[in-house]
Formats: sequence, C-alpha cells, structure tokens
Amino acid sequence: MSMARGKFISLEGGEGAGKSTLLAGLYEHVVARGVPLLQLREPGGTDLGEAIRAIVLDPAQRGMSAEAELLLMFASRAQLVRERLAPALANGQWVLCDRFADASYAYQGSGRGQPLERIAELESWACAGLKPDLTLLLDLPVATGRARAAGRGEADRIEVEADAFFERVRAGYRARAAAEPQRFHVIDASQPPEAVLRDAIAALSRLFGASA
Ligand code: Z5A
Repeated sequence: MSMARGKFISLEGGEGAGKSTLLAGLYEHVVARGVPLLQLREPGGTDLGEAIRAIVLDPAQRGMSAEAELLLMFASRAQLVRERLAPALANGQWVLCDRFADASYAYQGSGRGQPLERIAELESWACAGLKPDLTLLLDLPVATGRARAAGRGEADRIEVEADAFFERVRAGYRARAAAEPQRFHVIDASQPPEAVLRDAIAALSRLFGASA
C-alpha cells in the first residue's frame, strides 16, 4: 500500500502578526493528534536557506536590488522544496511552514512592485508545482503589528521599510486570499493569542479527515 502524502500548511502575515506565537501552539496541537510534523521557515530551513536569510535580512545589504531580493527568496525556496519539504510530504509527514511563496507575491510583488506574472513563473519553476494545502493568513493593521514588533532590538533590512510598504504587503496578501478562498483561511490576528490559535485549529480540522 502506498503511503499517503502529508499535508502542507503555511503561515503568512505582516510583521508582528503573531506567526511564531501561533506556530508553537499549532505544533503542539498537531503532534498531540499523533501526526508526524516538520516545522520549517522561509527564508531558511536548510543550510543554504539560512545563509541566504542572513544576507537578505542584513541591514548592511541596503543596496540590494528588488530583483536580487526576489531571486534570493526563490533560491532559498528551491532548496527547501528539494531538500526537505517534498521528501517530508512524500514520507507522509505534515509540514508547518512559517511563510512560503505567497510571501514573495506580497513583499516582492505588491511591496516592491516586481511583476506578479514573473513571480508566478519563478514559483512554477522553483516549487515544482508544490502548493500549500492550507494557508493561514494572520491579518492585522500595520500599526498594531509594528508596535508589537518594536523593541525587539535592531530592525532587519526589510523591517526598516516605511508603513506604506507594509500597507501594500497587507493589501497583496488580502488580494491573494480573496483570489484563492479554498486554500486561504484569514484569521483576525488582533484577537488574543488563544483566540487566534482556536481559529487556526478550527481551520485545520478539515485536513485531518481519516488520517488522524
Ligand atoms: N520575506 C520576503 O520578503 N519574501 C519572502 O518570500 C519571504 C520572506 C519568505 C523574515 O520573515 C522577513 O522575510 C519578513 C518577510 C520577508 N520581513 N519582514 N518584515 P519572518 O517571518 O522571519 O519575520 P517577521 O515577519 O519579521 O516575523 P515577526 O515580526 O517575527 O512576526 P511574527 O512571528 O508574526 O510574530 P511573533 O514573534 O509571534 O509576535 C510578535 C510579538 O507580538 C511578540 O512579542 C508576541 O508575544 C506578540 N504577540 C503575538 N501574538 C499576539 C496576539 N495575538 N496578541 C498580542 N500580542 C501578540
């Protein structure tokens, strides 16, 4: 009998939306149901991806072009898909990923103005057709997210962008969610953490089916 492919869940949202906080609660919930689960992040998740992450977030790289930034995000993603994500799913493991390709549409596309059709070409090439089964979008007013993220020490190269950039990112995410309502589940991230986790667990319930 062939092994059932694992489920792929991605988490998206703007700065300070609460992805890391939610990931911890979701991880516990899924593992408690006896499901083998791998947690990954983007950019990163492999040795190469983590090295790329250090470069793209380094405030010293302030001269990085939008094109280079986009290609670096997809270089990290191409490696993650081949080295970890696709093999895990093929082995029946579930994957919880802190950001995936939607982040490139929102940040590099809507935020930086890179053409969305070019991003779609990169996605089909770099991700080899792999798409999340479910994407949880933590939606939050920009000012609230930035206030939460403030005081974490030195801002990285992307965090120093103006509010207008993050407003475009938020609008980009919302447009993607509206275009693919069957894949996206939008969560009001201004709620307390327990309510955000409860909403996320409710959205996940449709993935469990007979497998857990
Ligand atoms: N990026 C990109 O441009 N293109 C791409 O393709 C990809 C990424 C993949 C790194 O991402 C950067 O890379 C990111 C996008 C870009 N740049 N920015 N900006 P990241 O995901 O690693 O980093 P981040 O977006 O900066 O995440 P974050 O700011 O660390 O936020 P978070 O993980 O969503 O939030 P958190 O750490 O869980 O919570 C932040 C604070 O709020 C913390 O003090 C919590 O205790 C608090 N919190 C959390 N939830 C709540 C609720 N519900 N109520 C009140 N307070 C809360």
